[in-house]
Amino acid sequence: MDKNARIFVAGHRGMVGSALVRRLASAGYRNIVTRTRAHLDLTDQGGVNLFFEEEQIDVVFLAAARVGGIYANSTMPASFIYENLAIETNVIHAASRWNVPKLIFFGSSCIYPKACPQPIKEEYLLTSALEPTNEAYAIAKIAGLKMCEAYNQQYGTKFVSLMPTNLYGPNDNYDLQSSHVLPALIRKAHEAKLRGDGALEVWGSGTPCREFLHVDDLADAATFMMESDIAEGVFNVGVGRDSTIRELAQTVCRVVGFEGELAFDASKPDGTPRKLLDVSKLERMGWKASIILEDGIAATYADFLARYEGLSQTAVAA
Ligand code: GFB
Repeated sequence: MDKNARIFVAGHRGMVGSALVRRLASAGYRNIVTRTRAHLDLTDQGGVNLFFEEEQIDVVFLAAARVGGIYANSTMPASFIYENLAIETNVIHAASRWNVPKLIFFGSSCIYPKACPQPIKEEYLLTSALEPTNEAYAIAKIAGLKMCEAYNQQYGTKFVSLMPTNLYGPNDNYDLQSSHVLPALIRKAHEAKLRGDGALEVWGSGTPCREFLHVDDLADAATFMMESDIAEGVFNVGVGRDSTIRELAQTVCRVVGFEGELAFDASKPDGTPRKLLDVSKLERMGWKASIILEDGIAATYADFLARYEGLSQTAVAA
């Protein structure tokens, strides 16, 4: 692919977008276009349309989204459905209108039904009811991938959807109310170690299973997709194996060096019991994840430590 292609990374300050910028820059792409929210509000239809009219974009990575863990999803469903639908309709429509040759949309493994056979194949989409704790977010992400399919069908666009499993890595959100489980446990284990606590609080029963993909692997898969000839479709992106939340907490404690017990808080929701992705479709095309979970957690803990002072201030200010 032309290294001078104008590549718009929507959401470049987030965990996924910042990983994409790093990956694209290291591959030699010289024209990465970014906008902060202050300069381009993606929920503003007029502003997004003008941006695409003026910028002559060749590729869009639609990594801008309202995301969060189980608590944020279940307590702010309106924000999750509205902001994600607005961003998707504005960006996908304007990209089609201004003839962007390629767009890669990022969804989530929570688009699949709660009671899915495991591992989850792409074709299980819309076969039964969704997990209630993140239904609003999942509906918005399903709408995004269906928009890509509809625009491909009607206008001949080349819009592809990637469905990553639970992500983690540098630049994650460590706010304990809105974060996902892995960054939450890193922070809680670190602070429990500093305080000399005897136990680490873990939400739910510890029995749900989750699959974790390092965000640098996702950025690699997305770059692979951009450089391929694939013009349409939905592709799961994961590692093909999962662990229980109890096992995850034990791994985090080992990496962080917290030696106390685990204390499960049954008043918090478990969410879906399991959502292991079948990743064979992407593997058959030649892409496979490479970052081992414990190594990825160790690197993420190093990133957390480097940012911890700033995080503490944010938490205090919030
Ligand atoms: O990562 P998480 O918030 O989201 O929670 P989901 C995963 C599991 O970890 C749940 C448990 O069973 C939680 O109860 N858990 C244990 C914790 N301790 C904690 C903790 O301290 N914080 C958090 N957050 N969880 C989200 C969806 O679902 O996953 C989104 O709500 C999205 O829509 C995302 O799909 C990938 O995996 O349950």
